[in-house]
Amino acid sequence: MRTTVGIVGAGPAGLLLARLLHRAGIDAVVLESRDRAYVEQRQRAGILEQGTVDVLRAAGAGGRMDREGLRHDGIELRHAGRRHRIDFPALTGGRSVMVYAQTEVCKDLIALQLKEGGPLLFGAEALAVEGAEGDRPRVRFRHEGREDVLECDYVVGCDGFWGVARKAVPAALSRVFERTYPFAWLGILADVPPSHDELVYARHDRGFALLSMRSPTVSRLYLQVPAGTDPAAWGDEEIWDELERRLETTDGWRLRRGPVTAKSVTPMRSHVHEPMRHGRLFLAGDAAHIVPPTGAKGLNLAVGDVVTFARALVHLRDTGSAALLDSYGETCLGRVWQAERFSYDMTTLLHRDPAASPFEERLQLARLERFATSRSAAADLAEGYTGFPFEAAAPGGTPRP
Ligand code: RFL
Ligand code: PHB
Repeated sequence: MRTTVGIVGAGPAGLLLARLLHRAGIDAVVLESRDRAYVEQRQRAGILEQGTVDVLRAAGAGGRMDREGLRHDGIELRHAGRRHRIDFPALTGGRSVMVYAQTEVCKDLIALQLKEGGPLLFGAEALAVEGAEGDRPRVRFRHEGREDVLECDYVVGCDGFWGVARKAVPAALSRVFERTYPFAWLGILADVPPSHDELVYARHDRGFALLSMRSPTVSRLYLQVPAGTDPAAWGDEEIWDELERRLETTDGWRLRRGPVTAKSVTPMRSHVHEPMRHGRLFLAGDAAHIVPPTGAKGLNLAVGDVVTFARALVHLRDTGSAALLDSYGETCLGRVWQAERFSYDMTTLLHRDPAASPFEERLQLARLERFATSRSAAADLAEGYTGFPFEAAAPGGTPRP
C-alpha cells in the first residue's frame, strides 16, 4: 500500500487530520487498531473550544454539532458553599465554548470519512514506524491476521499516549517532561438532566468535584479519588452522596440523582514529549502530550496540532516552501505549553493534595478568592478556558484554516 500521509490512530486527531487532508485534495490512509464501535463509544472529553468549533465547521463536519451541541457562556467555581460565575464572552471579547462530546465528534468524522474520504481501516494495528529519517517512511501494521506495509511521504502519529509512533524517535533525541498526580477522577454518566445549566468546578475539603453534561437529559459528573482507585469500590448511592457533599452550596441548590449508566477512573498526568517531529514522522495529540482533564484541553490541543500539520503540508504543495513543516514542532509546542500551564493551574487550584501543608492550603483558598474579586484574574481563566487561538502560536501570522 502507498499513500501521501499515513495516519496512525483514528481518535479525534487522526480523524480530523484525514478530513482536513481530504478537503485539501491530499491522499491519506488511516490505520486504527480498535473496531469502529469501540472508537465511537469511548467516553472522554466534553468541551470544544471556540477554535475547535470553527475548525470543525470549516471542515464541513459541524452540522450535527451546531444542531445538538450546547453553547456555554461560562462556568461556575464553587468553594466553601459559595458560587462564582466566570462569564466568558464578557471577559474575552465574545468567546464561548461548546458542550459536544468527543464520542459525537468521532462519530461525525468517521461517517464523513467512510462516505467521502480515503481508506480508514479498523482493526489495523500499527506495529512500528520505520525510516522516518529518509524520504520514504513506512508503517508496518497487522490487519485481518496479515502483516502489511504502508509506504508514505509522511507519517503522522495520532495514536494516543500508549501508541507506537513516538517510539520511532531515537531515545537519544527524546526529552520527556512529566508530572503525575496522587489523585484520579472517578467519572459517571447518568440518565438525569444536568442540575445546573453550566459546568460547575468545585473545590472541597474532601476533594474536587465536577458537574458536566452530555445533553439536556444526560449528566456527566466526576469526583477526585486517590490514584489507583477501583471504580467497583464505589456504589452508585455512595457516589451521589459524595457529589452532593462536595457540590453543596449555602443557597439551597439541589443535585438531581438518576440511574448511573457508566463508571470509570481516569488517572491524572501532565506529559510532553519533545521533539514533536523526527524527519518525516510528526506526532500529534495525546501521542505527544497529555494534560490533566481539569482544563478540558486534551482534544482541543489535538485539533490544534493537526490543523498546524495540514496547513503546513498545503503550504508546501502550493508554494514549494517547507518552512511551515519545519516549524511544526515549535508552533505546536508554544500552544501545548500554554495548555500545560493552564491545566496544571486549574488542577492545583481545585484538587485537594493529600501532601499539601496548611500554608499551601491557605494559598489555594486565596487563589480561589481572586476570581471573585479581580476581573483580570477571572479574565485570565476565561481566556485560558476558551482557548489560545491557533494562529497566535504560529510564527509570522500563519493564515487561518
Ligand atoms: P486518542 O483519542 O487516544 O486516539 C488515539 C487512537 O489511536 C489508536 N491507536 C492505534 N491505532 C493503530 N495502531 C496502534 N498501534 C495504535 N495505538 C493506539 C487508539 O485506539 C485510538 O483510537 O488520541 P487523540 O486523537 O490524540 O485525542 C486526544 C483526546 O482523546 C484526549 O486528549 C481527550 O479525550 C482528553 N480529555 C479532554 N479533552 C478536552 O479537550 N476536553 C475535555 O473536556 C476532556 N475531558 C479527557 C477528558 C480525557 C479523559 N480521559 C478518559 C483521559 C475527560 C477524561 C475523563
Ligand atoms: C466532560 O464533560 O467530560 C468534561 C468537562 C470538563 C472537563 C473535563 C471533562 O474539564
